Amino acid sequence: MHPLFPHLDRSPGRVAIRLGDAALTYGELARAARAHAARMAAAGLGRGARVALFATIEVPTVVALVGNALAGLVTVPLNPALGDKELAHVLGDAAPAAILAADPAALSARIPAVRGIWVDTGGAGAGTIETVAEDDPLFIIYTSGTTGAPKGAVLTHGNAAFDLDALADAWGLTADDELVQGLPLFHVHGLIVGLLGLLRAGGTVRLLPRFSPAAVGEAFAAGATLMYGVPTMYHRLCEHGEAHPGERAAIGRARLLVSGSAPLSSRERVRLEELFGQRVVERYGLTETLILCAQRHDGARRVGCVGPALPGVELRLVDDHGGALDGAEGPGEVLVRGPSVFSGYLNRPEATAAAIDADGFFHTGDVAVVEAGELRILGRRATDLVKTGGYKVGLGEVEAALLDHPAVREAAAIGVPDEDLGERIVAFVVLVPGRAVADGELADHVAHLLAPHKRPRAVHLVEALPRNAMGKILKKELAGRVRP
Ligand code: MLC
Ligand code: AMP
Repeated sequence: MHPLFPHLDRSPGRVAIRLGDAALTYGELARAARAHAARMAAAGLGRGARVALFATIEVPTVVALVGNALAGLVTVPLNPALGDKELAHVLGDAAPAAILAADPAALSARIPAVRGIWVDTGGAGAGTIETVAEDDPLFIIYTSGTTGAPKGAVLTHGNAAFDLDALADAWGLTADDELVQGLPLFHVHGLIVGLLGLLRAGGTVRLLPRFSPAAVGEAFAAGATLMYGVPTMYHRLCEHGEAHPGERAAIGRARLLVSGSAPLSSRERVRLEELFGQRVVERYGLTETLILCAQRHDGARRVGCVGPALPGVELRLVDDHGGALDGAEGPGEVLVRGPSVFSGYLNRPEATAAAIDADGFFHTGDVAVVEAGELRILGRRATDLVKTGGYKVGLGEVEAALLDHPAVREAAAIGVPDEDLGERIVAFVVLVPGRAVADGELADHVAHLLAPHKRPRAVHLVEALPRNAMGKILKKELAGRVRP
């Protein structure tokens, strides 16, 4: 029995994955994943080798994710829409021994070394299954920081197992649960909390190739019991429910709706309750720490709060000087220590040392208060990080990409409150004298270099950027120029 996926062998007849009209049982997944592991071993890739995987929402992707875990390979999940600059950075930093994709032909011009994924659900499923240790790396997930290019967070088998068990308990997951998720498979939320979480619990994951409120409604009508989503998805669900009253009942049948990755506004929480009779459960976490706090399915669900710390997770609030607010309720920066905290950033010992202090506490950068035993997140310490549609984006990355355009002399990016996305990226640009750009050209340039969600929603061309006496750009002044 595999320590991360006990149901692969225990429940061969149950459905593990639904995708469109296709269904893959645990037995089929086990055979295909083992065949994949054997094929990787035959190619000389074994325990500890890094394998990059274009995380398209397709059955072969799931087979490779599970097969890699069985083989002790370390998966580096890639956003399939990653732009050239970011892709080169990630592949250069992670230096994977192999790059896999469900549809290699579509990528071969861009990445000649890309290989296909072998899916054999009917074979004997023979193959060497490595014994993995808790502190063996499972994933390297790239995440934006306040400065520089994204860093690879190394997450272990033990990190994932601990967190998923704590969440299964908090949300009462059983093998009868069916999760509908339209989240991407290259971030913690969809990949670990969603996909791996349900597979570990023996349940079913209905993967939506693309999030849509109508598809969520259909999934609940067809028997799904759970949804995990970012606040933007719940906002869109509310908009859809308002416009299509006939579809509200299906969503009302859900056992549990869970929101995370960004703040869910109180307005949306109240709307969800009014429209669907659903009191959403919130949880809070980070790529580097996995999920730290969660409201329970059978506990209080205080609006605006994200629940108490999961059992085994130690939280500490500290003031601006790092002094512990012992017993006090904040506000302070959230520090965390526990079995779900990552082992560090790949190739970045200084960044790891800056993030994890001498007592082993990871500094989240989030500011919170404790309210009736639950954490309420008030905001972030850094102003140059935004969460847009649940994606974290470092504004410095966006500015650097804009500056890579030959017509751009100066650039500043800010996050602006947005009803749908939480925050949207807006850029201000000073052009090189004598140069002009077409409508949308600079936004597309950013999407081409980085990823579509890092593209500014608006680019304002200005004569000069406001700066203080030290030459620092006055971003607050820029924010004042944008209508919310
Ligand atoms: C966007 N578009 C633009 C544009 N900006 N077009 C031109 N110019 C611009 N400036 C296009 C998009 O490419 C898309 O086109 C369309 O507009 C709609 O874009 P969108 O508004 O971004 O919506 P959508 O693509 O539907 O995405 C919304 C979403 C997505 C919510 C589905 O943001 C999402 O999947 N978010 C989840 C992120 C996540 O998993 N975070 C977890 C991180 S882990 P087209 O052509 O494609 O329609 C973590 C830890 C934890 O945070 O706690 O969980
Ligand atoms: P990421 O680096 O993409 O994993 O994003 C982690 C960040 O998302 C955290 O530091 C928080 O700022 C934010 N976040 C995650 N969950 C929540 C939540 N439930 N409420 C508010 N912010 C959240």
